[in-house]
Formats: sequence, structure tokens, C-alpha cells
Amino acid sequence: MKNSMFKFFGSIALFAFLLSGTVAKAGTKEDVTKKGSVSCGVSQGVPGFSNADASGKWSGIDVDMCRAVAAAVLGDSNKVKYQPLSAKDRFEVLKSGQIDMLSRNTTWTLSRDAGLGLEFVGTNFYDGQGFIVRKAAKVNTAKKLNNVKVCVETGTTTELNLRDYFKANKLKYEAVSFTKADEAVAAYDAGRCDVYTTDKSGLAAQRTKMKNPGEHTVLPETISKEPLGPVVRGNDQNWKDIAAWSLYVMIEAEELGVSSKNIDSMKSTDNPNIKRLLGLEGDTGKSLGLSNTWAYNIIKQVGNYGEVYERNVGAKTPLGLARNGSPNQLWSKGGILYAPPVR
Ligand SMILES: N[C@@H](CCC(=O)N[C@@H](CS)C(=O)NCC(=O)O)C(=O)O
Repeated sequence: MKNSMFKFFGSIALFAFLLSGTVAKAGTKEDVTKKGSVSCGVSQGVPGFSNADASGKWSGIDVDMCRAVAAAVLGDSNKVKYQPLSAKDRFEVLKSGQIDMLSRNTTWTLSRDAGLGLEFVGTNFYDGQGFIVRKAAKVNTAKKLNNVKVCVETGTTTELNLRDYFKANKLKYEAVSFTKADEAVAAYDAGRCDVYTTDKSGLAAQRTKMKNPGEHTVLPETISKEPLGPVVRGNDQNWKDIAAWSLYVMIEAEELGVSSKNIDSMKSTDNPNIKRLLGLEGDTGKSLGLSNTWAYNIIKQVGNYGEVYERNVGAKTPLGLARNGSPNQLWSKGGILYAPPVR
């Protein structure tokens, strides 16, 4: 009897121990404040989204999401430690507590949101999956992609969409899978595959790395919905709110016409919404446990959504993704970006 009770309590202790190892504790904001930096999981290199230059400096729309959270919590957008992660590893690393947030062109899906103990906090880029082929192949529609080799990355939504699309259209293909985007792109570029498939933003980004970008064409079809956005652990409501509202603030600032350049001149405004955003009225930081200048710091140091978009992926960047007519435009200008009121 004594022995079996011992075993029973022993296994409970073991279970609790295992649980504590896999589920990181709440209080991420307190951890971050203590460490003095936000540990942010990013990609291993997707220009425009998260990419390090030769000197190791990271930039991109996803990197700016990490910077916004650091500006909100620590008052300094530079206080970010970037951790490059493969598509396959990203969720486990977040769950284990090795990073504070994941900002890595990650698609918000039901199974990821509800099945992994994680929380998707919003969408910073609305995307969809596409195909790139060599112009020389003279294919102008995905419907003609029969009996092709397709380079693809493992651990992505891309794999399943690929399977669904070819099945639904009764087309045959052979997947050639990689864990690193660079390897998948290099293999396609070297002619090992007829097609490379990923999110269309990823196609625009990876194309810049090909030997002769002009020799390739992105087919017109968009075969899926890929709302990309930051992710946090599911056991920390305060941290989720901080990440979500850091994104909303950038969208709201653009809607109100507040940018990193004019924010200081906006201090004399009579508009109560702008006053609240700048921390001159109300106490928007209080419920998040932040100072009242949290939103000011984001806008001043990182910019509004429009600035972030144009700087990283917009028409004047190598990705050249025109914003007008895309979903990544404000709701008031025909897009679907809509931030709840910051009040
Ligand atoms: N949005 C998709 C795909 C994301 C993804 O991992 N895409 C690749 C191709 S652009 C990538 O980012 N690779 C970068 C890397 O391997 O670090 C997902 O969440 O599964």
C-alpha cells in the first residue's frame, strides 16, 4: 500500500516536472523587463520580413513587430534579441519558453491556434500561396502544372495547400522538401525543381536571391489564405494583449495620420484620439501594465503601419509589393486592416 502510494505521488511529481519543462510560466513582461530585451523568433532569412544584413543587423516587417513590442515594454526598439528559426522548429521553441514571441511569416490557422497552446495575436501581412516557374517553361497558369517537381519547405502550411491544390485539379507532382528556404530556392534555381511554391510575399522575397530574377515568373493563381502574424504562448493574457495592441497601435496611427516624422508636432493637436495615442490624455498604458508613452514609443521609433510596410516590402523595395488594391491597406482605403479603438 505504502509502496503504491509512493508510486502514485511520484508519478504526479514527475508529470508536474515534465509539464513545467514544456509549458513556460506566465509573466513574460516581467521576464522581459528583468532581462532588458525581447527574445524574438524570426526566420532564417526572408528579405522584407526578417533578414540579417552582412553586419548582422535585422530588418523586415516581422522584425519591426519585435521592435514595436520592445519599444512598448522597454522604451527602446533596439532591445531585441533575434533568434532565427526554421519553419519546423518555430512552435516548439516558442512553447518551451526559449523565446518571448514568434514573428516569422507564420500563418494563423485553427489547428495551430487551438491545438498548440499558442495564441495568434493578429495579422501583420495578409498573404496567399503561389507558384514561381521559369519563363522558359512557357507555363502561364498553375492549371498546366502536371507531372512537375515542386520545391517546398517542411513544417509549413505550404505543403498541405500544395497537396490539396494538385489533388483538386487532378494534377500530378513530386514534392522535393527542404527545412531551409535558402536550400529550397537554391535547388529550384539550380533546376532540380520545375516549380517553387510558398506564400506570394515569400516568392517575391526569395526571387531576389535567384541568379537571374527576371528569368522567373509568378503564376497568377493564389491557392490559399495565409494571414501572417505574431504568435505568443497561450498562458499569458497580458503578454498577448501587449503584442496585439502593439500591432493595432501602428495601424491606428496610420489611420489617424500620425507617423514617426510628425508625431512630435502632433502633441499640440485637439483630436482626443491622437492625444490618447500619444499618452497626453487618458491612461492607455495602465491596463497593459505599461507606461503611458508605450504607443508614442512604438510610433516614434518604429513608425505607423504604412511606414513599416513601405520601408520593408512596398513598391519601392526589391520586393515591390504594391499596397493599393491589396488587403494590406487600411479598411478606409479598400483594404482589411482595422484596429479596434485605442482607448
Ligand atoms: N506561412 C507559412 C510558410 C512560412 C514559411 O516558413 N515560409 C518559408 C518560405 S518563404 C520561410 O519563411 N522560410 C524561411 C526560413 O526557412 O527560415 C507557414 O506559416 O507555414
